[in-house]
Amino acid sequence: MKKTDWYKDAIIYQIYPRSFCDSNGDGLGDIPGIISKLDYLKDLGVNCVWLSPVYDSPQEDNGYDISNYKDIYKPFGTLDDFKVMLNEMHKRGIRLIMDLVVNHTSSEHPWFNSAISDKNSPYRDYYIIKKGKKNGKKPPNNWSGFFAEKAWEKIDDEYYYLHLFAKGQPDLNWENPKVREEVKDILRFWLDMGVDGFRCDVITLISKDQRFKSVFPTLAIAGKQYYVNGPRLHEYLHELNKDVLSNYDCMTVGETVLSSLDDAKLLIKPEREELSMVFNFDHTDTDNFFGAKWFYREFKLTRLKKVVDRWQHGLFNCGWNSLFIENHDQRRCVGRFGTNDKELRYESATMLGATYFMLQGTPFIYQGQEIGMTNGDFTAMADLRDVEVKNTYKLAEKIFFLKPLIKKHMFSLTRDNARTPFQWNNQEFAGFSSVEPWIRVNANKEFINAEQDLKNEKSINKFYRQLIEFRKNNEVIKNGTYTCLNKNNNDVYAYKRKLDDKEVVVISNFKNKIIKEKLIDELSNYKLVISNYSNKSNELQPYETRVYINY
Ligand code: ISL
Repeated sequence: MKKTDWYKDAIIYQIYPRSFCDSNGDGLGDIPGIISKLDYLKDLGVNCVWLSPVYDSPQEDNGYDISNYKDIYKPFGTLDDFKVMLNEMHKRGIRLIMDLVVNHTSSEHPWFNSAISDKNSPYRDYYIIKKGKKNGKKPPNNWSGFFAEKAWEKIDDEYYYLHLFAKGQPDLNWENPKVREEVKDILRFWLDMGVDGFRCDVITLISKDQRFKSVFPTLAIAGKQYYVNGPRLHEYLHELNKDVLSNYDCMTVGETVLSSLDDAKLLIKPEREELSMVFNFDHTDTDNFFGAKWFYREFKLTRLKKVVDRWQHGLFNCGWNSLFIENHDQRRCVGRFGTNDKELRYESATMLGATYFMLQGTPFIYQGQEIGMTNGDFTAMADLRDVEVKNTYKLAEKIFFLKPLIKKHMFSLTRDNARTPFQWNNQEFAGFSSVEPWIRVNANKEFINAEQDLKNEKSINKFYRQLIEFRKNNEVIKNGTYTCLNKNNNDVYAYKRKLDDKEVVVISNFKNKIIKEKLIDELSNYKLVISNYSNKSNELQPYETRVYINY
């Protein structure tokens, strides 16, 4: 099969199945629900879907804990439903990429059950199982994971297993060639069914330094120098690529937590034959310290520009960027990056949309982003569902300096903010379900919902349609250079894309105030093609954005 670079022309919509559309009234989204909304996606103009995990799972981490890689979680539907969905997507010119979660399985996966119940099990070596220190009283080392817990859990008096995420997510032992063969088998299973690629969950964690050394000091994510971008990462990815991926016209996007631009280059330079793209988090970390979201700090535009400049220049002609401002682990973008999620919600949502959409790379839209959904309106711990926030809260209760910090930001920073039910209309459960959903619907569904948005004169969805339409077949956006026009300006983001003598210029006001912008005077011969105000003067309105072309 000849491989094509179709992903460079893709506009990818992420579906978090639990929260998208419930067709059978059990309070959980499902595959038939997704099928019923495919025309909505087609109308939006996207040509690819990234589906968060739908595999069988006890759902400790909402499906990122898989107990059977070849079946569907029953409340979401069946494999037949899945095939119908895939076919219906393809009929509409929409490709499908699956979430591939193979750093860990669920602790309810039969491999793990066998591994821990029988020391001689052939599956024992599928996981990272080690003797504890001090006759089993202490874990093998002092690593901790991503969910505010120690990384080792006891199996019996002697042995522990490694889990970099929740206890129910034991890490697979990629050193074992049989594990790698299992992963290849999973890839082939879905690719042969017709899926178009994978978003590879925490893929940079799959290779662990086999010395399993303790570290000092033991801050959050202790040991990361031994398990992020580990010694055999590139070898493993190349192996998957060579043995499986290269035989299909598919793409991969790796989720690369804690990775730099240089790490990314090694993962995606085409000649290295590893991944197609990566998700980096440098831009979403512009409002925290140390890349840790709980250490919140005020957003600063110049910081964002620096990151975007680095990645746009860094991957030009040697890789390909992924572009995103939301996903299921991030809070909503309106109200973030210095914007406003109340009276200037439309302006904020559209400004952010235009700003990232004209960059070089493949844009991703997270469900609800295209109608300007906001963070959840949580007021009590009981409103929250996510294992990460629950664990973090438990830890904060124990550590005096973390407690005020985390309590203050808990509701605004939890991943649950992105996971509230999709607001289709203003009915009791937002048209998502006919019963109380698994997580509460935001009360603002009364006025923030897809049906209403599409009726509004100021429709965020229709603005996104314009962005998508503009990008399609636009060679300047696809291949042009990127230049930031005002690096040190902390209020307005202006950049230029250029291919031969064709130019696209984007100017976005990131502030809630009127700003006189001299650059606009220099664009008098350019055509204004997209904007979120009908203003043409050189004074930018709050959160105004404009896209100009010279051709
Ligand atoms: O969400 C985070 C911080 O709030 C990240 O640290 C996140 O845990 C990290 O990006 C890994 O995320 C992925 O793997 C996790 C899963 O919980 C996330 O939903 C997934 O995107 C474990 O599989």
